[in-house]
Amino acid sequence: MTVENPRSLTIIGAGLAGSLLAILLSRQGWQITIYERRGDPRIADYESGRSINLALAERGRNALRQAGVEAEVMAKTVMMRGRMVHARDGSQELQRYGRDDSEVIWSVHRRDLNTTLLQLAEQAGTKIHFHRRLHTVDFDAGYARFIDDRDDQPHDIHFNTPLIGADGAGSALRAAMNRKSPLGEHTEFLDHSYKELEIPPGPTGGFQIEPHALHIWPRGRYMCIALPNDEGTFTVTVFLPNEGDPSFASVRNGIEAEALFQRDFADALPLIPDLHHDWEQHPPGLLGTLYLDRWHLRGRAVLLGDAAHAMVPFHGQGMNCAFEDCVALARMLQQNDSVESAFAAFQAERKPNAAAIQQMALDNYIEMRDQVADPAFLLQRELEQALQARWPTRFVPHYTMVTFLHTPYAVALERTRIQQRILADATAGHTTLEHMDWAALEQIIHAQLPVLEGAH
Ligand code: FAD
Ligand code: E0Q
Repeated sequence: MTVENPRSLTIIGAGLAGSLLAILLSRQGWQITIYERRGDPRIADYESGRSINLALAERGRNALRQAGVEAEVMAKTVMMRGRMVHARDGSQELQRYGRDDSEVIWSVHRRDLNTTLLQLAEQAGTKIHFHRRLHTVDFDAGYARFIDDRDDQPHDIHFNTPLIGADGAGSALRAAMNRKSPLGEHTEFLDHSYKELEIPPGPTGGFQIEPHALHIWPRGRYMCIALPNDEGTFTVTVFLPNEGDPSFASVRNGIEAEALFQRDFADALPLIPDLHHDWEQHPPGLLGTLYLDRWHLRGRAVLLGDAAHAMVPFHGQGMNCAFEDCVALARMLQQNDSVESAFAAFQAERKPNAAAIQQMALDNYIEMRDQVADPAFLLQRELEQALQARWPTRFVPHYTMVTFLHTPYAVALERTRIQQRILADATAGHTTLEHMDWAALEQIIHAQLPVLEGAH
């Protein structure tokens, strides 16, 4: 492949990462062309089989800030202060995510976010081609075949730029790279899937449950969550095993779904009028973790976001991590003389961090569905807060490092493991914090947890 204009790049996928990366790179002077499978969401009816809204946290906000689009995005978000845990008896309790309203997360509508980013990418000079689904790539000849799914017609396009794969978990660029030279791809599917439902606005147009929270109905092996949308609705996501009882195999239709809700999510049932229809029409979405040995094909192609490291959604970090990838790749392209070394440096920096958040996202499913209602777990959370209050720059809760700070995910995972051991040891045999040995804890913490950058 000859690179005629080294300042040009082609991005596959105009989703969340593709459109944000286009803004960052266009503003850095790169000529960016994007090919997107779907139609323009600004005009077409937006078909999205996946989560309608997403939790945006500090990492994602920081990336939006770098791209100069933070204020525009934030204008359409809903603040979420914590988890509103719904017990079986219908009682609710807010578990705050942070210490105050400066430590919160934000619910953002996927379509609004994508549309805003696309608009700004175009304004920054990006050329976007819709209805172009990448099908195959001939890297040596410099040809890529795209399909227009409206008429199934192929479009062969000659390219002389490096390719960037922002085409999501089912990445076609990844498949093409893998055929050229194996990437060591391996996907581990979870034996649980998800389905999306909706709580509409109430009779007077307002939110029917507390808007400023991420609602969660933890039920042991499974759970429901709900995130607010700014128009007064909530998107409800049900996570269930694929097999067993209850599961997506045992709850086969609207009537059985209603029985499940009646038994396990009784307070939510009257709020979901389209339960029967939505249950039967929306197929369950698969969940899994994608591992690759390599993310790039020398200077010819690189993957980022879900295309490189799809993860389970239980930490609400997939988009946030994808946005952090975009900032890192833009920085590497600025700092390195060649695209090849930029891609290599990007992989070296991001791959260990992606692996860490993939692991933490898996761990958080157990915490979410099971432990948020467990007394031993709650005592550990209480101690965690007490330790943070005493030594705020050293003992930084796991959730804070991941969600409110820019601590590299790999560092957050390492510190979390140390902290979990401290919390488990200190609370073993206790039911309250009354007899904690604070002097001993101080010694352990100073020995094991150095001051963390950004913590306050
Ligand atoms: P995508 O957003 O999937 O974008 C890929 C784009 O590429 C799409 O526009 C697609 O049409 C296009 N495309 C695909 N194939 C081709 C092709 N062959 N040719 C051309 N274009 C193509 N993350 C969070 O941070 N917070 C959350 O709260 C959260 N909740 C989630 C809940 C659920 C149920 C799920 C499944 C995920 C959740 N995520 C969350 C994760 C988040 O959705 C993803 O990590 C994020 O969308 C990844 O962005 P991306 O740009 O890499 O991929
Ligand atoms: C968040 C915010 C889909 C999803 C998204 C999320 C979260 C959860 C549980 C889920 C994790 C948490 N969480 O509350 O600990 O913080 O984004 Cl299931």
